[in-house]
Order: sequence, then C-alpha cells, then structure tokens
Amino acid sequence: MSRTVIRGGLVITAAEEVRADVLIEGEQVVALATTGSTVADGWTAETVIDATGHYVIPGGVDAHTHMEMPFGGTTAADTFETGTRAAAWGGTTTIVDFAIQSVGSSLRAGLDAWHAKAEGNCAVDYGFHMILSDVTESSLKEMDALVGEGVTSFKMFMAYPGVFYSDDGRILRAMQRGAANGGLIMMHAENGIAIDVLVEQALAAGRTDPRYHGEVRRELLEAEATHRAIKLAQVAGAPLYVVHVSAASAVAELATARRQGLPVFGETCPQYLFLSTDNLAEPGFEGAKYVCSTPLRPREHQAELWKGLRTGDLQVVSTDHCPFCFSGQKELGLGDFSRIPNGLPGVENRMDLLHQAVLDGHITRRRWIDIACATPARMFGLHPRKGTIAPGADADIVVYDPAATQTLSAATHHMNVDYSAYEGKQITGRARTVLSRGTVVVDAGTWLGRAGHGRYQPRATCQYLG
Ligand code: DUC
Ligand code: ZN
Ligand code: ZN
Repeated sequence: MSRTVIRGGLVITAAEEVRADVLIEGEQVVALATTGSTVADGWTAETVIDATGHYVIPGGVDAHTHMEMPFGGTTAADTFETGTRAAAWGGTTTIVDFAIQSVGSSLRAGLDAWHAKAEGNCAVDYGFHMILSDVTESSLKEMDALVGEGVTSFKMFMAYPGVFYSDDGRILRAMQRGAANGGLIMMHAENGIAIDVLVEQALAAGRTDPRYHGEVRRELLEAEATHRAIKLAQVAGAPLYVVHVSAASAVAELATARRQGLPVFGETCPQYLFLSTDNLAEPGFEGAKYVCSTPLRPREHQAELWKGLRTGDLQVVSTDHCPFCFSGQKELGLGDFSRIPNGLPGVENRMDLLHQAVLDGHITRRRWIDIACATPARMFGLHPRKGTIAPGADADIVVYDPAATQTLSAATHHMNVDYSAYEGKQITGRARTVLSRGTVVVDAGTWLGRAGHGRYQPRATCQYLG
C-alpha cells in the first residue's frame, strides 16, 4: 500500500491545533505524530509533502449542492464533473447533493436518476439527500428504504407552490416518518403561498427588477416558516435542520427553540455572510446574479448570522451551489424577476471565504473547520470518514496556504458559470495541495484529479447532538 507523509504543518481540526506530521496509507490516515518526534522522524513514505508554513486541514464537506439541477425552466450549469472539480480546487472533497423526487413519481426513480448523473463523473466523493416533493403513503414507505441505503436526509419545501411545495400536513407526516426511521428533515423555510401573492402584486405594479425578488420574499415570511417548521418538528418529535438561513429573525427562532432544548439546527451560506440586498439592487440587470432563495438580506443581518455561527445557534456553512449563467439563464428573467432562475455559484469559494472570515475576526480557525468540515460530516452521517484528520479517517486533506493571496473572479475560477458572485474580492488563503482519499488531486495550481475518482458515500443517520 502506498504511503504518504505530510510533514511540518499545523494540523487544524474542529477539536485542536497541533504541529504534527500525518501518515497516510492507501486511502486513509493511519497516524499523527508530533513534528520532530522520533516517531514522526522514523516514518518512511514514497511521497513526502512538505507543509511547512501551511495548515493541514480536513477536506471541506459541502452538504448542500445542486449539480445539474433542472430548475426554473433551465438546468444548473455545473455538471457533477465540473462542479466536483471546482469543489476540489477550492479545498472541498465531499459534496452532498440533492436527488429530486418529481411529483407523481417515486423516490427510487429520482435517486436512480441522480446516481446515473453522478456515477463515474465525480472528481471527489459525494452523497445524496432526497428532495421529497410528493408525500404519499408509498413515498413515506420509500423513505425507510432510502435511509437503509445511506440516503438519510430529506429536503422539504414550504416555498415554491406547484413545484416542490408541501403543505403542513405532508410535512408533519414526513417528520413523523423521519422520527421513526432516523431520516433528518431539511427544511426550506419560506412561506411560499404568501410570497406568491406578493410576487403577483409586485409584477402587476410594474416592479419587475431583480431587487424585488428580495423585497417580496420578506424576512417575516422566512421567520414565520422557520417557527412553523420548528413547531411541526416538535409535534412530530423529530429533529430539524433548516437550510440556507438568511434572516436574523429566523436565527432568533432557532436560538429560542434551542434554548428550549429542541434538536433544531441551522445552516447558512457564504452569500448571506458576504453579500446583501445592495447586490440585488446593482444597476441594469446585474442584480439577477444574486437571485437565490432564501434571498440576500440587508447587510445588518450578516452580524446576526456570524453571531449565530459563533454561539452555535447555527452549525453549518454550506453553499447551496446552484449556478446559472448570466447569459442565457439569468436572462430568462429580464422584465420579470420571478423568472430569474434561483441560485448562486459558490462551491469553489466556501473554504476560502470562511478563512477570510477567520482573518476578519468573525470566527476562530477551529470554528472554521467545525462549520465547514466536522459538523456537516457528523450532521449527515459521514463521520468518522470525513470532516476530520484522525487515524481511520479518509485521507481527504488540504494543505492550506494561509498567506497566499488571490482575487476571486470568473476569469480564474473553475465553476462552469460565466460570472462570480464575488468578482474582484481579495482573499488571503488558498488550498495548495488537495488530497481525496490519499490521492493528490490539486497541487500548486495543477489539476491532477480525474472524473470518476469520486466515490458514492452512503451515509449513517445524523450523528450530531450539539
Ligand atoms: N434555492 C435556490 O436559490 N436555488 C435552488 C433551490 C433553492 O431552494
Ligand atoms: Zn432551498
Ligand atoms: Zn438548495
């Protein structure tokens, strides 16, 4: 079995920071030893990676992506091949994407279709959640089978009537089933029925620009739906994970529930931490680049999101990576903001933006690894293989240069999309060497990976009780 040693770096996990050498055999970490100790000095290996002056961190776990998702009359522009390659460039070595159940169809058909898209195409490891769009007796039964085969989380929508929307009764039934079979309900918490009324009224009044997307998707309607989802979960006796939390008042709902001891968890995304309604209001049609749901909020919300990440009321930062090109895709909504496909690119940028947040004083280094690697791995049943560097874990490791500088740009990113939501943003920090299960896939600006290296990861049920 081939042996690799990563020498001389600062190993950072969610739990600790230690100057250690990391020994890898084949696809797994087998040992860590203090740098300069006789044990580490005695290690021999075919490959020695010098990490002096670098961090050695677990590969990122992005628990919320939508590769080639059909949505809004078009399809998200990254395929599993291009999207997982971009993920690796940015130091993310596992994604959990969303397979979709179509209305009137089975979970099995949706899952099979997503396996077919991903298999043989991914550069890094991947798992699936299931979008539950049609709660029936048979789809509830199918949930049990999916949990058994490693699809242990189910996204439901309180938004998008006529597409993915489920009413409260369906949500309650799915939560009850999840409480029994271990499946975690992930909620898109926005009151879509009320939002659709406001959309219709805005358009009738001639308010068609992208910024109205943010105005009609009112903060109150995110907070209300978050509150309702929490209560439904409480009635069902189920844990709840709220995806892409963007509103300060939604964070407050989660915090209140958590103070009551309820097992509710929240995820936010880099776009809500770094962007705002100012971007949605950019002149011309530029604001369309920032249309996603939940929407960007006024910049005052950012402080509450950072606070939530520090206090633990929010546990995870995922991307909701769902890229649509400005040209030809976002443009579908020219003259009608409700036709702009919802979604932002970001899978490549998350680890770097969060490192910048460390430098900016929002979070500590260990919290960076916690929210981006360790907790998503535990939340979605990937621990102990993913999210940490420890004997027995997969050797998904990033040698991260904390002093490298870069400017985010569509001209240099690897996502298959013609704009960057962070165009021109200066970042300090960059992945130098990226290993996926012991194989170097990125090194010093060179792509060494291949489509098909990434392997499907069946997942255990939620392992997070924090
Ligand atoms: N929100 C988005 O912005 N895109 C994909 C789906 C979603 O809920
Ligand atoms: Zn959503
Ligand atoms: Zn999403």
